[in-house]
This record gives sequence, structure tokens and C-alpha cells, in this order.
Amino acid sequence: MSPSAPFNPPSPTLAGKPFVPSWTPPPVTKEKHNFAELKSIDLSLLDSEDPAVVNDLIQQVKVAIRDDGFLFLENYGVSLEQLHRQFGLAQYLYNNISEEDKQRLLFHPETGVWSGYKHPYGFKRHRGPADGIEQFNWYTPEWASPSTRVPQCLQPFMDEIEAFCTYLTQSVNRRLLTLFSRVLELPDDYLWEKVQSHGSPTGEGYFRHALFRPVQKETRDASKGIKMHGHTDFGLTTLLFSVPISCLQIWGRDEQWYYVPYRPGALVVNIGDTLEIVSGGHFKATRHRVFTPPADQLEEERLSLVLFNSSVGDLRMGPALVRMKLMVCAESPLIQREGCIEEQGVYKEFRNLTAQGKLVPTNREWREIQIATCTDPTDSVRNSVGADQVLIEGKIMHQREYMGVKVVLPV
Ligand SMILES: O=C(O)CCC(=O)C(=O)O
Ligand SMILES: [Fe+2]
Repeated sequence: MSPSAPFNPPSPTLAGKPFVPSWTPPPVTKEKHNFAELKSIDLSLLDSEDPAVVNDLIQQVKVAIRDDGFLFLENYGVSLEQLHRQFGLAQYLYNNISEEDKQRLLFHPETGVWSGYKHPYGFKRHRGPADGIEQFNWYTPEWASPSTRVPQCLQPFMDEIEAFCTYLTQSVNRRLLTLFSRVLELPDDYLWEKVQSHGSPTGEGYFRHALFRPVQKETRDASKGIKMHGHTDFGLTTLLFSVPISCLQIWGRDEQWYYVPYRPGALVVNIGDTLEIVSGGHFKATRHRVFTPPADQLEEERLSLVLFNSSVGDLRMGPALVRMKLMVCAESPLIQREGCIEEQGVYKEFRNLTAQGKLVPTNREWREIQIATCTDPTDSVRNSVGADQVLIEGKIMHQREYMGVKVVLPV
């Protein structure tokens, strides 16, 4: 596939496919306060014949990922109609999944992967307090054996879902990694070939259909309004679709949370830990959380589609790039010239471990430990100062340690 060809999915009307009602985006909030202003990148400009246009694009990306660690991506090859069909399929899933499939495909996060169905009772296999969040997560086994691993109601649509993920990975993410490689002044395919995992429509990463249902006041009180703790994604890039229900928030440079505004059809791109480390801190892993929406959206359901792109599991990351134990090659001319940006969170921790002669976790270990030990926002025992929270300069922060790596994040 030529990386810049537009998405050309299988037909929704092929024989044997049940009718899927279309998805109607719910109304946008009237609230105007506490919204971030994000830069938007037009991915189609990467194909421009004019080198000045491409250079300007690289500069825009450089500024966006340094300033915000977050950007909107537009004109990436999927039309609004094609995107809404994928939301329609997610909506169809939650309207049609059987109780039997929910049981049979129940996730097992303690194994380090989210694979399968997440019940709306917290992020553990056993049921905790209600959180209103349902998910279905596709990893390599779901693509390889859909007849046993995917809810029956979605099986007629595997061609479309798989084509969508393949396009997002092999075209959108690949072009995005080209942009990021160019910012690091590396060959175009550097991140795609040396860091991105391959081998299925989602490589070692995963695709998610998520449904956030409105929650009772008790849940909101217990979680202090948080649906997902402040975190950074552990992989390379995360591609989220901008949605009308405003729950996603990012941590601004002024140390406040801001909602991500709705921009129809746009992709919201998160930088993951791997990219922060590989770039020697030049790229900032996006600190974000999922929070209660503004008052006029409290009773709305929120669908969210997300592709989590993962790095090769066996690699141990260092600034572009420490492969396995040895081989430190500061291959990036940008890093060679400007050095690393020492204040970044996870990058700094990985660097400190390496400086002490210790091995940093492999990418697989890094993602699996975080999934296996994920805690719930409603867990008032863990979410208290002295347990998973600390006071730093009068501010409450969430602090966890994974395999000798300390992670401190805004709550
Ligand atoms: O649904 C969203 O908008 C974000 C979810 C998220 O941050 C995550 O699952 O890592
Ligand atoms: Fe996330």
C-alpha cells in the first residue's frame, strides 16, 4: 500500500452483513472554559512537492510536540463518513453483545494485556465498584482468531474493522513516524523500522472500542470525577478520535487540566513514553486523563475509538537508541547537537537507571506491569496520600513505581 493513498475500506453492504444503524454524534457542550488550544497538523502536506511546505510542516510538528506533547491531525486519509461507520460499528457492538460473549471474552488484565471485553466495574477481572466504562480490545490473537476471540455480533464486520486498523497503522501512523523521524533528523523509516512493532493490524499494540456510560453520583464522588487517572501512554503513539463528549483532558504547561475540544474527523495524537525516551526528552509524553464531562453532557454516552501503537517488546529504550543491553548510538543529529532534555519524566528515570549500570525494563515489561497493576479511580484506599499519592510542593500527585522506575503524575 502506498502510505499516502486514501482509505478504501470493504463495502458495508456486502452480502451477509446485517444492517448497522448509523452513529449520530451527540451534541457538543456549550461550555467554553478550560479547553486547550491545540495545534493542528495537515498530514497531506507531507506529500507536497514544495520542500518549503514540507519543512514548514516539520517545524510545526516540532513545536507542537515540544510545547504540548499533543496534536490534532487532519487530512490523514479517512473521510468523516468512513470514520462514522467505524463509530457505528462500536455502537452496534454495545447494543448487541450477548451476556455469554461478555463472560467468555472477559479480559484478564493481570496477565499484562487488556485483550477482550472489559466489564463496567473497574480495571480488574473481578468486579469492583461500577465505573460505567466498557471496552473491547483487539490484540494480535483477536485478529488471528476472530471466530473464537471476537464478539459474535461483530464477526460479519471483521473485514472493515481490520482494514481500518491496518490503514491507521500502516498509513497514518507510518506517515506520522516519518514526520517524527524527520524532526529528529533521522532517516524517514527510522522509527517505523527500528522501534514500531509489526506483525498484525496492530503490531504488538491494540485497538479499542470504548463506551463510557453516565455514572451515578456515588461513582463520581468516590472517584472525585476521574474516569481514568492522569497517565502517559506507554507506547510509541496513540491515535484517538476527537469525540463530541468532552472527557479527555491534557495537562498544560501551566499545570492545569484542560479539556480537548471536539474537532470533527480529527485525530488526537498522544506521544507515548517510548517516543519520549527515544527522542532523549525532545518529545514530551502526553500527560492526560479522562474526567467527568461538563454539566450539559453528564447524561450522554461517550464512544471512543483508540489505536495504541506499541514499540518492539524486546527492546530496552534509550535515546535513539539503546538496543538490548549494549549499543548506545546517539544516532539523531538533533540529539547529538542539542543533547537530551533532562527534565522529562520517564526519560529522566530511564536515564538514571542506565547511569547506575542497571537495566531498564524492556518495552514489553514496561507496558505489561502497568496494565497488570492498574488501579481504579474509585479506590479510595490506594488513592490517598501515604498510599499511591504524595504531596509535592503542596500539590497532590500520583506516585507509582514500576520495576525500579518511579512515575509521578498529576492526579
Ligand atoms: O478515551 C479517551 O479519550 C482516552 C483513553 C485513554 O487515555 C487511554 O485509554 O489510555
Ligand atoms: Fe491514555
